[in-house]
Amino acid sequence: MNAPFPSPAKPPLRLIIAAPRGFCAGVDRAIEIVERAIEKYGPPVYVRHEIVHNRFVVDGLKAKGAIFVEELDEVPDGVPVIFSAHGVPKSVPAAATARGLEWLDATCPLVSKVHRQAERQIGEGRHILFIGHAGHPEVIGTFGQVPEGAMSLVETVEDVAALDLPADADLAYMSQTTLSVDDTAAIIAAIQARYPHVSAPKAEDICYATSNRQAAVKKVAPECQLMFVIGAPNSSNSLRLAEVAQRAGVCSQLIQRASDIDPAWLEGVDTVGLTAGASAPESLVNEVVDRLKDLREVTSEQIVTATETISFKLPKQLIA
Ligand code: 2E7
Ligand code: F3S
Repeated sequence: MNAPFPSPAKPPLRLIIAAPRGFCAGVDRAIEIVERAIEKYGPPVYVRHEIVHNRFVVDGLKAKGAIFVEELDEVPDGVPVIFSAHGVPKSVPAAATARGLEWLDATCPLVSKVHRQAERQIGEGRHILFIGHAGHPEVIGTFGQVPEGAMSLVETVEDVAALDLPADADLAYMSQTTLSVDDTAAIIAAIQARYPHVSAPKAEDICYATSNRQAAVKKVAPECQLMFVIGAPNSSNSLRLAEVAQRAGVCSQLIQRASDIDPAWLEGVDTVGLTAGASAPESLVNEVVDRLKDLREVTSEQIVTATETISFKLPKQLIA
């Protein structure tokens, strides 16, 4: 019998995995709320909007008995409904209560904090300049905390220049939690230059998870020629990670899972970075590492730029 052909040696690849990456405390809490609600009430439990922006998380919860819908009127009477981690306008829980639905709020507590601050600023008579991305559910939810017209959306520095508010208007600025730290700083600087008396939030609205994951990418990116960001195309924080890498001068690819990797991307590449957005499970990170190991002789290391210990309490209905 002929000896089998020796398999050609795989070229080496250095893999640098960023930390922190992946699930944040708000995502852990939101997923646990759905799981515990299914245990408590029995399936099905309805969830308004993807609990977090990741189809693998959503599919896993569907398999356990969750049903995902976009609007409350898709939820039948008599079943519990959960609001996603991104938050909802006040009208949504109000409508659920009016229908006698049992509801649970998986809004990240850091988003709820922004909601309360928005109400406070409006209560004190200020108009809010809200820095965020139009159409994102978090932005829709936060705008829905205050009367119509009480808040203006600012997406760019150019939007600040185009604002049609008098120089002495009583203003406060606030932001979405998952923005680019650098872009937001530039927008805030533009707001402060135009309205020097503008009221600032007591603490930064961009959350700890968003800023930690961006800082980790900034540390890893200069070492690599290609950076993979695991996350969904509708995940704001994941998109920002891909942008941060790109701006640090490294080509970045937002991928949903290992099979999205085109081996041609690795041609001529000897160092790859890897991170994951706040809604991407660690199982997908492991899947990507395994795929890279199939393609190349991988030596991996982790760069840790912060340690996260934060966790959030569950809603009182779910605490035994
Ligand atoms: C809620 C909030 O689900 P995500 O991808 O959401 P984003 O807002 O980044 O599109 O990530 C988790 C998460 C982040 N922020 C959930 Cl307000
Ligand atoms: Fe909350 Fe930030 Fe995660 S706002 S859901 S801790 S990305």
